[in-house]
Amino acid sequence: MSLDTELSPVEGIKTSSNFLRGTIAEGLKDRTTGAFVDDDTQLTKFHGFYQQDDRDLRAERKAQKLEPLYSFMLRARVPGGVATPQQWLAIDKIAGDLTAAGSLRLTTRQTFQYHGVYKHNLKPVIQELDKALIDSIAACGDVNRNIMCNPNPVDSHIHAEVYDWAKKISEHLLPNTKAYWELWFDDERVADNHVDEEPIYGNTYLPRKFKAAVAIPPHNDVDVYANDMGFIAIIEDGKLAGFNVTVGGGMGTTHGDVKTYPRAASTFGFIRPQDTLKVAEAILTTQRDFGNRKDRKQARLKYTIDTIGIDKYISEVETRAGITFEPAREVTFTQQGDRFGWVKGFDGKWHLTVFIESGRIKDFPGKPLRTGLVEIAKIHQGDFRMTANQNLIIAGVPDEQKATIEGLARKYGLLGETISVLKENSMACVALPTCSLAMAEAERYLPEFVAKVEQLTLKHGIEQQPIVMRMTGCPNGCARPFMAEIGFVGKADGRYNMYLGADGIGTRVNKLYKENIDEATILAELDELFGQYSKAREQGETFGNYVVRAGIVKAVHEGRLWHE
Ligand code: SRM
Ligand code: SF4
Repeated sequence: MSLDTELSPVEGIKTSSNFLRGTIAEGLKDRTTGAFVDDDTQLTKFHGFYQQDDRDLRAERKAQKLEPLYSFMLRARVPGGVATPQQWLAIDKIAGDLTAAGSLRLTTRQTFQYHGVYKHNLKPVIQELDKALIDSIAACGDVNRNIMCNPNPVDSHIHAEVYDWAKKISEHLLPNTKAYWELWFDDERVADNHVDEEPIYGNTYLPRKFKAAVAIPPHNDVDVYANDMGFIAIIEDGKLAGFNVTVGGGMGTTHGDVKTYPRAASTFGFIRPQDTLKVAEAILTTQRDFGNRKDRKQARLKYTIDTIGIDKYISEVETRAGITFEPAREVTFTQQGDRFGWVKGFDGKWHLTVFIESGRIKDFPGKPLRTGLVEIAKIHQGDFRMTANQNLIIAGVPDEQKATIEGLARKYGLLGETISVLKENSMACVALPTCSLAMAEAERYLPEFVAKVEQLTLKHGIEQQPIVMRMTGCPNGCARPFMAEIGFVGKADGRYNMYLGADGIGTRVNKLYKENIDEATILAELDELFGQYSKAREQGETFGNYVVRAGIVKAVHEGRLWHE
């Protein structure tokens, strides 16, 4: 692609980056600053890390005439969120030895992040991860990101087969550049005659980030409709018949910009398993070629599909993949949340889902979660599965180990506390102090906020209702707040927009209910709404469906009509 002055500046940076190298190598050697030059901060994302500074310390550092305390958030690529106990031990050791935060953060996309990685520790972190067979390529950047897959191998013996497809899609859509190996492993892995080329991406990669998920109904814990590309497993006669393919989901919006909106993905149709990779590639390359490269706020696939039209998008995919979509199969989802506690799987093994508040794993006073998980990893014979709701499954436990694992989980505070149903179904994004885009608190505020909302659910006798409630510090939507029955999106310190009316199974986005309100107003609103719901709800009706039926908000069936 030529360097067009109308293109967004990031396009120029990608084009001239020599397949994502830029001057990262030089920046790594420069010890006079903890930062990289601006252009390189766009490129490091493709290698899995973001430059940040501790926002709590900004003013103090400035007063001391010091540069901000730069460090990096590094995100790993873990398709479907599965890690072996050996990998877990390595992941944990890195958190302890090489990060200032000393914590692990499970993300809303089934992987983990380190916060507080100083520049000189980037290479050691990536190299140590590699020893555990984990990488951070394409964990961020304008490429296909970490792919999600329903993590619970409880119900279906074809779970492993579906999970394999998630891994294959992830591998197939990985960037091909050897820059990652060259930069972080000192060329050791790069053959002398290697010539970089990107057969799928081209040298400008995608117009914007791209996200994919694989769901196994009836569980929609991966929020498949929030993804650019989704594969919903269709199981017929106990076999994987194929996938319903969904395209064009996305959450990010900008306050006040009516051209931006969250969008639940559209269903294109059904495909056979053998067509999966062709179709995935065709969906991605259509976005590569038709996506908006001038305005990054309009560059996600959801806008491409609404700009060129669904029919045109479908026909491009069919032509590129050489397939014809069959009519979509009937699909029923029943929940977005995780199932907690022990469940016995089809194979007779036990799986323990533990609640991890906002995905933060550290040794809290009186609750040493990190240590607990290390003790479990030392003896665990199955694996760990990170969920898309920031929780963790200790999966594949044989009968004879169940009591020991449970004992350890209780000893270290992973089990034992009474967690309300509301809390189990809540999520918050990271927000302050590390996220540079946060306008309000989320992870640090959610616990005290949930405690107050719990009181209201008790007051109105709806405490057993699994209401999906999510909070983010800004409208980028990292905890998928627009897929929540009650969503709070930060506007300013202590002030949030409140959204209502998603359906509780993740197939419909919600709608703005009140703008820029503080805690007292939010609680008063919820008190009133919960009161109405407890009296007027129908059998089995979710809170989100009730507020729509009662006319409190309009149902949003198409993202582009979100503002109407
Ligand atoms: Fe996100 C940017 C954290 C899932 C939409 N997201 C960021 C950054 C990197 C801020 C930045 O650009 O400087 C945040 C880093 C915070 C920190 O300190 O760690 C950040 N996003 C996260 C995580 C860690 C939130 C969490 O609490 O778990 C999630 C990591 C997922 C992963 O493992 O890959 C995370 N982000 C999401 C999701 C949810 C999802 O993908 O299912 C979304 C909404 C879905 C979507 O993409 O449409 C999301 N993040 C964004 C956006 C808005 C994109 C857009 O289309 O407008 C940004 C900002 C941007 O890209 O410009 C963003
Ligand atoms: Fe940061 Fe906003 Fe994402 Fe929260 S939603 S992590 S505040 S970018």
